[in-house]
Amino acid sequence: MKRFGKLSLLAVLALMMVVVAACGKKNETSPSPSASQAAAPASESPKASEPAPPADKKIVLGFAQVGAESGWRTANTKSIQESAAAAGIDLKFSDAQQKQENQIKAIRSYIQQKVDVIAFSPVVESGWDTVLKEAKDAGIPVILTDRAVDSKDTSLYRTFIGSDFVEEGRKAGQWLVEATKDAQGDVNIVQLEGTTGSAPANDRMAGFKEVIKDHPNLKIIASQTGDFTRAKGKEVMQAFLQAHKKIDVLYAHNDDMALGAIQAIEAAGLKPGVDIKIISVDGVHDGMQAASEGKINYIVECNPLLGPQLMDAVKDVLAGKEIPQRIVTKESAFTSEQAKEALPTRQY
Ligand code: GYE
Repeated sequence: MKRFGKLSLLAVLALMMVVVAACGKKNETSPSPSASQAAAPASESPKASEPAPPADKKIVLGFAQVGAESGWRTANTKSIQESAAAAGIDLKFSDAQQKQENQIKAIRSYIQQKVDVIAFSPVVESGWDTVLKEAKDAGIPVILTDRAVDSKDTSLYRTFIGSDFVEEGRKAGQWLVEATKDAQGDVNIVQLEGTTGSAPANDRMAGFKEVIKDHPNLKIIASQTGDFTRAKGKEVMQAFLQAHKKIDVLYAHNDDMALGAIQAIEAAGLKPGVDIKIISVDGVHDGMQAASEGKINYIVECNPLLGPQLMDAVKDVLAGKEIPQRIVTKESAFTSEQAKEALPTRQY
């Protein structure tokens, strides 16, 4: 009897321990910040400020996108979404509709949600120091993709993955210098600029000017923003055509604005690519199509498929690996003939 009594006491104690342990586990999992994390097993350490997530937890990436202004952007968004899924990364995605204030709000909400990494494509170059400092203070690493910021303090972000926009502008200028080398008299150029204050608009203009400045007959007679959209490109080109009798060349900072401008040129009874030579940047499907039809004479490629490189960088940063401060995308350029050849195998 005595022996039995001791045994049953042990059994009751053991049962109590199991129950207490189970309750403890339940409490640890309850404050779950996101749906995908709730499914993951509870973290061993309940401390709020630990940096890297445990290996068995999904990485949460907050991405603040510029908007959906162009074919380039659509391809870029698709690349980011697909490569996050392929890498098993939980992507929180927001679209800022080309407004910096919306992007800042999205970044602040990612900080509040304690995501593991924040990535974004800054709509304009200036005005990011405060929010980047907030992310840094919260211990959340930031990665820039596509567009740069002008912050002096480069410790505010881990890397910048994207194109060399100045080089793209130079390529556009070099093609024009070559194409007009036998021209008699002035060559009148109109420029459709990208979003005012954005890195690609600033740099594509700078690279282009740097090359044409040694050729005084190459004259930019008008330059205005078309905000990287087709509608604005068309509208501004219409105004250029009304204001200027002789336009020889259009330099558009992206394909979409060139495509809008082509509509305006055709509506004015002129032949795009012949009466007005057209140079643009990006190399998206519709731009390449127009180039293969001879309506765009030269396209400088800007690769939007940044997703895989971004996901690698996210993983490396969280694994504590050193990554370069600048990762430049590889790109080329296409004449009309080259565009015709490349079109069938393009991914975007
Ligand atoms: O060229 C344009 C888009 O930032 C490189 O943004 C990107 C630019 C791209 O709207 O089409």
